[in-house]
Amino acid sequence: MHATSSFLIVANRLPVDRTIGPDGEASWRRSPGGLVTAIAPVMQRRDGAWLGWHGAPDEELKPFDHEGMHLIPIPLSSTEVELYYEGFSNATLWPLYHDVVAKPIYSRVLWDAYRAVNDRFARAAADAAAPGAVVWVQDYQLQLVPAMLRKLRPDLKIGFFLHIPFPPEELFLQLPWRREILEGLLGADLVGFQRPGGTSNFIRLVRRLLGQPNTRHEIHVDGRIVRTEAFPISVDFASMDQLVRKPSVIQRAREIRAELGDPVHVFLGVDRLDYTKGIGQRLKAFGELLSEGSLAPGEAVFVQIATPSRERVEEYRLLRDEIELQVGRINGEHGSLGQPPICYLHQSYSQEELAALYLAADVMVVTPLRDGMNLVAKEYVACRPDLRGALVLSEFAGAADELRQAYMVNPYDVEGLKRAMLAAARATPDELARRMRSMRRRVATYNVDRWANDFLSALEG
Ligand code: ADQ
Repeated sequence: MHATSSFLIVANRLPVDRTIGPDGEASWRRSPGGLVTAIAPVMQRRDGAWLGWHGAPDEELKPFDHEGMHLIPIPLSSTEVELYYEGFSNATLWPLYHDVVAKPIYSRVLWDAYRAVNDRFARAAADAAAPGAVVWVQDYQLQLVPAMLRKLRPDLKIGFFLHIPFPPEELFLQLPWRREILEGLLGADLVGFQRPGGTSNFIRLVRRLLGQPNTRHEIHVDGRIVRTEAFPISVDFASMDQLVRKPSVIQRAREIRAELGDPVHVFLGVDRLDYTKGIGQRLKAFGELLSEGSLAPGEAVFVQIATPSRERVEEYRLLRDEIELQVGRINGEHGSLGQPPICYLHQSYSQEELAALYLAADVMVVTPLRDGMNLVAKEYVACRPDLRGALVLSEFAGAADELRQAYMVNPYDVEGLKRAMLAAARATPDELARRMRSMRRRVATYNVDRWANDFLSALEG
């Protein structure tokens, strides 16, 4: 396929997963998540295409169509998966951009692979884009693509959005390839971040390292203007709100509480098993509340859903061991037969089951040490049309800018976290409704459609 798409999404992964049916036949299924939901209609309206890796190493696939989306698979070898994806993306950039909560690996071999894969994505995008097309590049795995693509196709309108935090100067300066990353991003016409803080970190770094003249939202580069702004991502509020009103989901939420032994307080955590999410901190706080007798086993249950994630990266294997040890200790000390105070599940769930869990939980505990946005917090709010349920939220999540009525915490402060969890559990229905109503108003208005439209109008306006 050559030069026919007037709208392109370029992302590390295609928005589909391959599933193998009982007959052994492979088929594609649209990946869950708001990003695809928000972008699919735009793609259908504009004859769009999506470029990304299809998830299987060492396999080349021809472009194909799925549910009205034209998909262009980009191949990766198993060595590239190891060096570009698990390596530079997830062992260098991910920890560096999340406050260095784990130690980033700086290796020239990883960097070379990152550059080579970014180059492949840029070339494929250059081939697929019609004259003057709009190209929207997604996230930290592809920060070099904007400049590489502009060099090949100066006629394109290029946007870039970073889903994770953009770090402050003191941290970013560690990166041996800091100039190359900034120059890569400056190939775009619009660089979007989750929070205004990301925008100002970016502007400051561009001034310091490249000396480009700038204002608060504009940078002058080679006679062009690069704009930068915050676009907080969100969820598909209406469809979640609808899903959670279905009688089957309401019934399932009741069952979940019954299966947990009908405790007074159900606490819930839902995260990818990632060291940035502060899972250990919240379990520690819960364990101490039990030890001190502020909560009694049987009276309170903590359900922690931890989705398997990046299991081939060393730090993630260590984290899994740590969390499972911690869960075992707390359950061993405070549990009784058939009644462990922590219900820990290392599994993936359907949208319906997640919605039922959100509806069943009295206190949603979201305590990342650093997070670009955190969609789980917004999903919880979207799933509480009953106006019950409390949200405990880390001030280090992007969502904290918008969900001001949450019980805000510093996840490093165990005492503060314990106080907030107790206050949330003991709040009156009126208090809960007041907070939830205001958070729901925000997420209903700033939903994921609004996010995509705001970004694209800023890019094309
Ligand atoms: P993530 O770090 O993956 O995203 P988050 O925003 O919370 O974090 O999104 C996780 C998604 O996975 C949610 O939609 C949640 O419902 C789903 N999920 C979690 N556990 C699941 C399970 N067991 N089964 C099924 N689904 C599960 C990155 C950034 C974030 C940013 C998003 C979007 O790190 O800060 O908000 O991208 O930009």
